Amino acid sequence: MRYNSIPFVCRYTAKKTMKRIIGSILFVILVASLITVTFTVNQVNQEEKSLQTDLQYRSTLVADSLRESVEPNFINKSNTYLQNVVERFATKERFAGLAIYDNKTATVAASAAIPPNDKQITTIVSEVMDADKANGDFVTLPSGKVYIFALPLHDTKSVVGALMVAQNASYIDSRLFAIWRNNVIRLFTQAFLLSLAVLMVLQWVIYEPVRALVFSLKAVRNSSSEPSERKLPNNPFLRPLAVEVENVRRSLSEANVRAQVEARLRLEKLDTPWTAERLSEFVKDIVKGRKIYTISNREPYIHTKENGITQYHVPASGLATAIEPMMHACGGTWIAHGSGSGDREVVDAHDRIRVPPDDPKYTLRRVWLTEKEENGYYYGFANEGLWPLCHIAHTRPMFRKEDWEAYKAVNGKFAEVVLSEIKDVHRPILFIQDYHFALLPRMVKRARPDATIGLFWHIPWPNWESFSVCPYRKELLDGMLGSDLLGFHTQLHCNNFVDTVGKELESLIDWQQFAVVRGGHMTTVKPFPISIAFTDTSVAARGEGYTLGKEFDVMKSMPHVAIGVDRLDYTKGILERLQAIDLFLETYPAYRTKTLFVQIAAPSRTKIKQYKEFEHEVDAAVSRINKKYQSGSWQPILFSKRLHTHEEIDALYRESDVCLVTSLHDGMNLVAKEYIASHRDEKGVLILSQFAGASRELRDALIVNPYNIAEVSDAIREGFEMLQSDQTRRMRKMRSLVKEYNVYRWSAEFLRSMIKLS
Ligand code: ADQ
Repeated sequence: MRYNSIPFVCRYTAKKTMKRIIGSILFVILVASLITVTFTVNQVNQEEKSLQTDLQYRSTLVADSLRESVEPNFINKSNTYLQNVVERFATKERFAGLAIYDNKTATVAASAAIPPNDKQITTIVSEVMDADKANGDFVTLPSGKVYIFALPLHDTKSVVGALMVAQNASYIDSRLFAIWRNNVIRLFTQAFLLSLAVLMVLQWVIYEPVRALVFSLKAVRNSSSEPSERKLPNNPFLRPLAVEVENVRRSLSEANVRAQVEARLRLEKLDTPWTAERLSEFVKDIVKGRKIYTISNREPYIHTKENGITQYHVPASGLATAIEPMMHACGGTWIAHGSGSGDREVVDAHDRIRVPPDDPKYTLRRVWLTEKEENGYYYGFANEGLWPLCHIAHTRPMFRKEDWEAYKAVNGKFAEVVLSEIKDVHRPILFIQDYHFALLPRMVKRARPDATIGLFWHIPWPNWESFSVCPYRKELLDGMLGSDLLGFHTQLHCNNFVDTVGKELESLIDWQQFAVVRGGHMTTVKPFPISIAFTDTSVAARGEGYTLGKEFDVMKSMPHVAIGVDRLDYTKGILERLQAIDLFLETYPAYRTKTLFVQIAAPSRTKIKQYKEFEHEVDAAVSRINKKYQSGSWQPILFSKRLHTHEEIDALYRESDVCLVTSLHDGMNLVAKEYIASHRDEKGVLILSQFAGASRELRDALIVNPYNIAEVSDAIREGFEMLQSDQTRRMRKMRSLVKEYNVYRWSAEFLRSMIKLS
């Protein structure tokens, strides 16, 4: 019933609107008519007055000049002469006639056009003679309207007759009529043009733009996949409305996409669990013999040479943590910067090595960079420019020209290596990682359009205003749009990216598909929340039975243990966390001597000044707090600043009641997921920053604003005091979520999306 009434309501509203428009136009015309009539009346009156005055003046002149010749002949009774004068003048222009009367208003001489004994004329003549004063008036004769002017004739003593001049006055009416006619024609023309103008303005300024807005909303509502051809209004009058509708439209689009993703996830839920074996099978099945290449800056295994001994280690990197399982599952080649001091020694003639070194599963192809290249491209442009630019964590991004040149050159160098690796490979699949290679997709795509290219951006994408400070933004965006699939952790990052492209580059944006078309090439933008290698057996197999070193013995004797695991990076909110710990111990003194905060921190990007300073600040804060609360042999913070193995970290997670993730901004944050995965006992509490991508999924964590020190401090207490049952309820939910959407599934989804597009 409600549905059926909608078209009626629309028609009714349209009818009503049309009536209002017509009413408005009529009102405008009415006002214009009133103005025109008032002006015309005024003009006609003035013109009439002026024409009459002119006629009266001319009549007086003629009568006065005639009197001089008529008066003597009138007294001498020279009637024939008078008749001649009358007839001669009567033929002149505009003269309707002349007549001379005696003092009894009897005609002495008259031109032919003057009707004899006309009452109107004789009345005027007689009044003139009685008053002995010239006068005139308008009368209507059978020949038309005339002006009668009479003046008295005298002998030496008195009035003896009168001279009458009749002038044609019908031209005055014609002139006045012409004024009226012209003004009425002007009025109608104006009214017509005005109505036309109003209709055109309504059409162009209101109707068409509003139709475009309605159309765009309708397209989203109907889930149309076609990009809107209609341009949204740009006129200042409708701009605020257009912006608002655009926002609504985008929200609807996003909601649609989210709904589709959720529906897909619901359907695929049956498909879980994903494991390395399953991913391997899936890859073989879906890839159908095509070769897969991963490209990243950080290599998964770093060989170092110390005291003549070459060893390798796994770097502390979220990216390596996530991609490694996929490479294990699908084989292929991983191309990365060979940064270790022992890297060159272990590669073959083609700079390749099979890894993991103990149980080879795939090929690692190392790319060599000079120190200058590494300084400019990695430390300079990527980590002093793009990293703070995308994280918005109050560290100013630095964009140096020479860093940018190095960034371009290194992207070019990687492009050469990639192209040489895929030289004889048909339709290769390239999975490029992160913000170090924004230019690489375009470089490779240009040379090898048959390659399917996916780029995953592991860090956040800021809003357009923040990103727009980058002087090389257009080149970066264009480079990224060389990929077929572009992945971010969250929908918000996708939205920010597409919005940025819309404002920076000539391109067509398909909000429905979340894709950007530029130069005929389409890049699909999608969220792929990254995860960890969590399966029923994986974590157990890794960390179970691992014995922690002496360094951590103290953990066992503490009733309350909280842990933080981070690269030493200013975006991770470590200083804010330390402030919260300080406040916690201050506010809740009962916890002193019974609580231990373990902070695991891998030194990172130590060549960069901000990172060095940050490390010193963290050192200083830890010392200060430890000193402030030290009691006997007890210190509240155990700070372990070095690289740890995954097994060691897993064991540390398990020993901790609370895990603190207080990033100021983070793409995802794998530590949060690792902590959950390690707690097979379903105990433990995760305190998670609302600014980490993980907070979108892990709703059962204690979500905090890391800038709100008091809130974090209270969350620590809440974590320590949380009932076991509550911990289990939350942990169970989060564990099943992370297990369900683990990194195998993440890889599978990304690969599947890439292959669908190729
Ligand atoms: P990262 O900023 O490196 O990753 P994160 O996701 O927290 O951040 O991963 C860090 C990894 O390093 C974890 O696996 C952790 O266990 C490990 N790690 C931390 N400290 C360590 C130490 N001392 N020794 C050894 N290992 C240590 C970027 C983005 C993230 C995103 C990932 C993956 O910044 O937001 O989650 O990529 O996309």
